[in-house]
Amino acid sequence: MLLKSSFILTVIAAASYSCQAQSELKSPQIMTADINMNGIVANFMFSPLPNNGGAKVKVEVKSGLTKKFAVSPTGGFEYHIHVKPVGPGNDCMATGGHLDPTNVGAAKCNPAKPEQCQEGDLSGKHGELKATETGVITPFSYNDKYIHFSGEAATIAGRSVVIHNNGTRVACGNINPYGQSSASASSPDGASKTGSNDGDVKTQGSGASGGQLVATMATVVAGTFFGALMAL
Ligand SMILES: [Cu+2]
Repeated sequence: MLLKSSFILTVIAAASYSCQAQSELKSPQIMTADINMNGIVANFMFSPLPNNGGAKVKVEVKSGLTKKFAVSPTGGFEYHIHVKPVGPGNDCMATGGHLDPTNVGAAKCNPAKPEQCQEGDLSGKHGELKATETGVITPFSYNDKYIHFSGEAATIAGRSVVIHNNGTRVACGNINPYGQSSASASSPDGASKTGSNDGDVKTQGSGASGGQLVATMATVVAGTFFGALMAL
């Protein structure tokens, strides 16, 4: 009898903990994209602003964006949020087009009117990544009111950040919840299908997906289990 009531107490405790955990999942959380390929090492951190007011975006480039490498007339690198995750073997072409839930299309983005730009056109709204002699860019940040952490069409979750060199996709990385590493095993053959026109760039393996799916499944399984307990 005593054993039974203590079991019930344990179940109630577990169930209330689970309810709290589930409600926390609904609030926006910090997302990051870690990029490490073709000698380009960079991190993009998206922190939710209050009242669904967009994101603070912090950009850090630790290597690779050299003036020598930059072939665009502007000497800069474009970067965007693309709709799909990175494909197997660091395939940046698998990321699809820009995140564009309002169907702005490829029209040139006017930074003075960011509300009329594609949500994912970060360099259009905030300027290209300026190449440096060393390839390192001092960390900087800005606020973007038009970045979403929820909504099937508009959320940045499960998407990717792609860096371009005069249009060519040179590096990419998945956007994951902060603390959930995107750096996993490098591709077995070391191949990097970036469509790069620079044949001798150094390839460094980096993160793909996988973890996201496992975490989602774990959440679903845990939710179902505790949901059943709460129904007791
Ligand atoms: Cu892009």
